[in-house]
Amino acid sequence: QERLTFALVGNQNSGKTTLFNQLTGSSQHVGNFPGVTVDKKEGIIRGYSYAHITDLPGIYSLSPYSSEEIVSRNYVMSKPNAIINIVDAMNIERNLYLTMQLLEMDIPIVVALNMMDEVKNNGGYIDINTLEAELGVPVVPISAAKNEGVDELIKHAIHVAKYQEIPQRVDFCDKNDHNGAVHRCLHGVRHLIEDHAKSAHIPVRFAASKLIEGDKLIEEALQLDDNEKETIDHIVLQMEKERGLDKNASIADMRFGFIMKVCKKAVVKPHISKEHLR
Ligand code: GDP
Ligand code: MG
Ligand code: K
Repeated sequence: QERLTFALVGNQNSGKTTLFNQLTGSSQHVGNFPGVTVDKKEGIIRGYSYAHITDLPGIYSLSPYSSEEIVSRNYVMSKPNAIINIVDAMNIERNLYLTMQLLEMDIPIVVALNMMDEVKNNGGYIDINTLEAELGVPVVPISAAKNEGVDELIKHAIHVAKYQEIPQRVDFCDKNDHNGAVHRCLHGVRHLIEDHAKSAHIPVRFAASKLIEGDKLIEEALQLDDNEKETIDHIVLQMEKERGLDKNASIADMRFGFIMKVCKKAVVKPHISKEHLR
């Protein structure tokens, strides 16, 4: 078997370090002080000597505004064979915001839905099949702290990486509701930059979302000419006018709209949120 590379990606405090230690069997320090994962940490997934995993800094978005975000997104853009996206099930809406962006990367993903022990202990419930169907990627409920579900997670991760099973869902935006303008804008920009994105080896849906959000690094990497930049500005302005929100709010609202819809179908909230305990 050829070498396979995995990126462990997730929000801060989602249990990333705890899971990394379970996956690699290494015994590193787990703590809550900031900066603990800013250095790149690498390991081998237990039982699979060809599976190399990198623990990336905790982030909420693939934006280019902090060194953590830049480190993490550059690594993801370097095309690891698969992403293990750890999601804190106790804060599932906020955590899925990053997942939405990872789903645009055209890389196999498995979602590790962590803290399921706490969800259960607090009377919550998550319908895994519905979540999988809506996101279009495998979702494995785990408790990293209790080493529950980790073997199952490893099997899924190896599988999606080996067979390069990329996320199935390509659109998260309904053209018939208030996000119609955002939908049209995304499609327009994707169409316009398709060739540039290919040449630059940047996934086109990711590139389009980031361009609309005003991401200068992606704009430079795509090497658009002035004409194309102007056309994109025009498309984005048109969307802002129709949507009645600025570009960043429009994209964020589209993502959270989708997340809320999914969670309404799949999630019964736990009685208390861990946020109060931290
Ligand atoms: P990171 O910031 O994403 O690296 O998160 P850590 O691995 O440092 O974990 C954050 C906190 O959540 C720590 O106190 C962990 O012990 C705890 N934690 C991690 N995984 C779980 C889990 O599955 N269940 C519970 N109840 N706590 C967990
Ligand atoms: Mg950590
Ligand atoms: K931490």
